[in-house]
Amino acid sequence: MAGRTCGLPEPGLPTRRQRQCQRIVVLVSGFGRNLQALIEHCAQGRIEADIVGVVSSRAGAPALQRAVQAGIPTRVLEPAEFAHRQDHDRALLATVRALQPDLVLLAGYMRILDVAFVEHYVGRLLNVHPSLLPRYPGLHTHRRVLAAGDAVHGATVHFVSAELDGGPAIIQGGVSVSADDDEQSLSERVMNAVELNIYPWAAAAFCRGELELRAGRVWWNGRRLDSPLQWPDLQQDRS
Ligand code: NHR
Repeated sequence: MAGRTCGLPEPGLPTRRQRQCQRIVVLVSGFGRNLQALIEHCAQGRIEADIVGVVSSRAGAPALQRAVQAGIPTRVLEPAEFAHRQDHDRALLATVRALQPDLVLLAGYMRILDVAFVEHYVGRLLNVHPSLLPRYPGLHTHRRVLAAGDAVHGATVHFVSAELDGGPAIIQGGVSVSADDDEQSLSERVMNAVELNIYPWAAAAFCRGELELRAGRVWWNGRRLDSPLQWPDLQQDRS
């Protein structure tokens, strides 16, 4: 199937690589730019994984079309279709469990996950958040950064915990905020210069077994991180 590399026998590749291939499920709600980058990295073998399912909280999310294009099975679970929040949350966990992921990635997923979901996937659940955490957890980060007059902004990949955008940070990268930035220009620069680089990097590292959550701390290549890894240099003027 298009976009799959891990599941197929590839002459010349060591069998070890095929055995290590991981199963990824991506949760989306929106446009799917991070999903697209993950699809491409998997297709190129730069993330040693198959994306085995994409689950959306919105039926109209353009991210779903990107998944279909890549031959990835999709599911839609709209919170509004359920009488109670708990019913939705149970259905979501059952849906993702059925896909048997080694790694679950939130990519613009807009629905807060309940404790049962987070606990089930603790250490195997990542998010990319558009701010230099611990600054600006929550929504509308670009607007808040502009309102505060900050000189730098960025994005962070973190393990997800029950505390919203509060799980241990793995890697982050910054961009300069310029005087003529608006929400649109700033969000695009953060996406292009940082998110689309650090999320595939973190997914690849996880799939190679280099990244681990142990007792609430991030370990990378056998050393405990005291602070998140920094994506190279302040990137300027890139959009
Ligand atoms: N769930 C848990 N338990 N922990 C996190 O750290 C999570 C999470 C679910 C999503 C992504 C996060 C982001 O990167 C994320 C992190 C949605 C909201 C939110 O307020 C907040 C943070 C994030 C995503 N959602 C509203 C809700 O009631 C709905 C908002 C809307 O639909 O527009 O779920 O930004």
